[in-house]
Amino acid sequence: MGFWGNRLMIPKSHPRYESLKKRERLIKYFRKGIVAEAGLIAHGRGEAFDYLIGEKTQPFAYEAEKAAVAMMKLSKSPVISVNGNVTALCAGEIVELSRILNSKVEVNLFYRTKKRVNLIVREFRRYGIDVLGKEPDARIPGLEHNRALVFSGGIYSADCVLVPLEDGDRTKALKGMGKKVIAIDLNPLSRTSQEADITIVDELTRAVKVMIDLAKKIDENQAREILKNYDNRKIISQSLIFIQERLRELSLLL
Ligand code: PTJ
Repeated sequence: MGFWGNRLMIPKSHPRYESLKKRERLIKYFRKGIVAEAGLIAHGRGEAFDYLIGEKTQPFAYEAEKAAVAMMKLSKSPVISVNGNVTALCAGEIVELSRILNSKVEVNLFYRTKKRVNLIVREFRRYGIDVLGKEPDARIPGLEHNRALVFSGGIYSADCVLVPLEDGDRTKALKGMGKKVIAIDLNPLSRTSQEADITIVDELTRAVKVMIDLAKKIDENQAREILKNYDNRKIISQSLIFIQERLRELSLLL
């Protein structure tokens, strides 16, 4: 490994290449002003959980990804909520997914500043879409912080909201408004994971890629079948059992 200016050059052969590239990307977007300081901390937390699930899309995640695509396909007005980390890690893929699923994309920030919103809106424009971002005109009832700020034609009136890397309060508040909530969160124990209708315990960029593939294949009849058999409690429980068994197996190898 060497440096190019102040950038780390990571050889493709490095065993942690993908993970290091993601870190580099987050740092770059932090410097641009898109990722919040706490976004870097949140990413580290995610990495720790990703280790525990073996840094792969496990069957419980795949089932949830299928159900998520099914639910969005059957929704009338789905919205994908994006923050700084999501923009840094996979803005292009979010655009692709939103196009296939006919979903709007709305900026929703915990550490909301006009500057960050403008930068994120501009970043998505580079990928060819106008996202809802500037001048929200509605509030999610019961939420004190900035995540309450939404658009009447976006999250406020959506019937289904995809919330990657979320904090728990808003998921609960969105559910209180009668919406279906899909979470992507590597921590199966987070409040978001526990509150969501569909909990995808997978790394964001992997999850979105799988969802794009599935969204191209699943039709509405298949979507109804998938949702009929889906049980989110079972999926969360499978993720925890998986982590428990994996740690047990690894500890026996020592
Ligand atoms: O851009 P902002 O201002 O909206 O701020 C965004 C952060 C991420 C700082 C904010 O939403 C936050 O504080 O989130 P939390 O409460 O730290 O929750 C983030 C959750 O996402 C944690 O449970 C992490 O394990 C998980 N996570 C982090 N990185 C990933 C992830 N899950 C999936 N894929 C990831 N790459």
